[in-house]
Amino acid sequence: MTTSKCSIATVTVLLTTMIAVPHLNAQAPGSATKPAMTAKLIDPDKKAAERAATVEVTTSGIQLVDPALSMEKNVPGQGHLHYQLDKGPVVATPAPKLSYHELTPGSHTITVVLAGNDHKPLGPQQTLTVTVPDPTTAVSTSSPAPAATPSAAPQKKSGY
Ligand SMILES: [Cu+2]
Repeated sequence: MTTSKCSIATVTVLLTTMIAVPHLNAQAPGSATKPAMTAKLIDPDKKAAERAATVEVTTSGIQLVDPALSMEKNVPGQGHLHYQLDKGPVVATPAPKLSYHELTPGSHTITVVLAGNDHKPLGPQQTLTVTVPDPTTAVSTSSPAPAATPSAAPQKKSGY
């Protein structure tokens, strides 16, 4: 998976234009703990009915930090998360919980990738599936209201 570059630029476009990203990534010799990550959906059925999805991520062996703190330079033991809904832009954040709203009816995938400060994947990643029910098929039992009776034309009094 080398094709997905972090599109943090959409979030911090003003910052990144001013900060040159250093390309001196000193690869650290094997760190003791391997980072691990688990992503899950909170209340998936209830949220899907509200056209929403909430992802909660738990990690171990990694400290979730803002990559800007290290000038986006890789630091062993530090990382953040990349969230992607379907083929949309990647959201890069240290936040371990993220919600999506106003999902369209149908099936969606949410991919969560653990990334280093340099936005390169650290290995752990997970894809979750959300299916939002179609409201047009859910509500179909209401009986049509009876046609309104046309109101009688007001009688014109012709006499004085
Ligand atoms: Cu990133």
